[in-house]
Amino acid sequence: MPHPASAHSLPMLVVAAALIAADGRILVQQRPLNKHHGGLWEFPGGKVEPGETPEAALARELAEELGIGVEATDLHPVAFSRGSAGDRPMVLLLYRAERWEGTAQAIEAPAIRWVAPEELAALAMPPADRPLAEALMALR
Ligand code: 9L3
Ligand code: MG
Repeated sequence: MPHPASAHSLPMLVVAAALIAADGRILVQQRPLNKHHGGLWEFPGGKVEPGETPEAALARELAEELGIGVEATDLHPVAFSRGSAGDRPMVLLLYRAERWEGTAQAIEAPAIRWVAPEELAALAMPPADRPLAEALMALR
């Protein structure tokens, strides 16, 4: 019997997201209302495209979504979680951004917020982001 976690016929979607923290606050963005999980607050990021490393994909997404410049080598793995995107199994990889250039702006999101870690508890987040937020709060 295959383990339930691997019993999928569709290829797994790999998504990379960023932990961006400054002055004790964490950056979250609201997902566009017309997208999957629209309106929920997430760690910024997106799908890893074929041929990309997760770090390169995340650096690209952070430039597109927030207008900040991040080197792939400044992205360090923190934790991962599992979820689904439609009917596809998904793995969400969380990386801490050690440094970046520029000021984050809500380019694609309706809004961004810098929140204290304990404020993550009250935010409506996609299911895959929730255990990552819990892990960050437990680390304090
Ligand atoms: N997703 C969940 N949490 C996140 C991110 C960045 C993405 N922190 C989910 C939402 C979509 C899928 O991953 O189902 C792809 O993300 P996007 O490319 O729509 O941002
Ligand atoms: Mg995205």
